[in-house]
Amino acid sequence: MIDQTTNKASNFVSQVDSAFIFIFGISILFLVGITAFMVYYIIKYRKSKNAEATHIEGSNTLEIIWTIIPTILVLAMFYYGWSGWKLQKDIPEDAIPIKTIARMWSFTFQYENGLITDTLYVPLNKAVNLDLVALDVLHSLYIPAFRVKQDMVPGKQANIWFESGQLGEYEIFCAEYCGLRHSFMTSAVKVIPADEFDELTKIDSTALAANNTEVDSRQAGISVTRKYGCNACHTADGSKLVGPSYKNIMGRTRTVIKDGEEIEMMADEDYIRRSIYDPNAEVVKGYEKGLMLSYKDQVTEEEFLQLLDYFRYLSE
Ligand code: HEC
Ligand SMILES: [Cu+2]
Repeated sequence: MIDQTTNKASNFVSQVDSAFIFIFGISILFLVGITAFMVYYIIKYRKSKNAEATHIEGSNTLEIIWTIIPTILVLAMFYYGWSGWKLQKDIPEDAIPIKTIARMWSFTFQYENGLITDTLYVPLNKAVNLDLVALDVLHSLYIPAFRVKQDMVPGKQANIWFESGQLGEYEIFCAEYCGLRHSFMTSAVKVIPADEFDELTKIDSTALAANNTEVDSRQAGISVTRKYGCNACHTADGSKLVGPSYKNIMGRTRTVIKDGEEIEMMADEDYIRRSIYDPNAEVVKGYEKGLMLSYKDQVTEEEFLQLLDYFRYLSE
């Protein structure tokens, strides 16, 4: 369920919208006004009424009027735009930091307690500060309902902040063409009550991990693939996407390209480990090198084992 934007969806909505309506209104006014004058003079000075061209002298008064009025209007547009921009750039000191990671082709969000999710959770009526990191190519985080958008450039620090005043779920898009599956690079932001958010971001990661081992290991593996956005490139049903499917790889012979040579390899635990932590050491034949980036320092040992269980299940 995606909620509609209202003025309360974020603290920027009314300002951005009024700047937009102001500029749009002035543009409409000029379009209609200039067109009306044009039509009027086309008729007034048509050939049958005015066979010989009328010579009209300039007018200082008119020149001054149509210099001063547009100058004031343009300055007003600038002021509106600038004050809204400045508000977006002034990040409140107490804003809750959330690390936002973009890679081809998914977003993940990491909270102060280490929890990682593929949906952005934010508390109601509290400022959050998204710390934006692009791992591979240009991306852009865009939340239309909140009127925020920020390019994400690898190696360059960028932030956006906002405060939402309305519970609900809103769309997130990547707004910078980033390759094959760019149009699938979507997510959602869920605005939840502040106490629920505190609860979510309070749990320490050991408790989370314990939680995960309770559920069946297959489910845990699925959660890991969701958490890190692996499914932007892989499927579990045998169909090929950007990378090979997870189905039927464990224990099978894989044809891979290693150091420019085609060799056969058995997909065992070590093979899967390299596939995740050093994916370009050997590349499955028929797929492109360099697309899958290493998950070193991201996927933990525990999560790796969960993935392994999941892949084993898919290869039974
Ligand atoms: C940007 C796309 C992309 C993402 C995201 C991605 N992969 Fe891959 N993956 C690939 C491609 C392409 C290959 C094949 C080339 C290679 O071996 O490096 C591959 C290969 C693999 C292989 C070896 C498969 C085989 O058939 O032998 C495994 C296992 C794997 N990925 C697991 C993962 C896991 C787990 C994640 C998430 C933590 C992930 N991948 C995220 C693109 C991706
Ligand atoms: Cu993108």
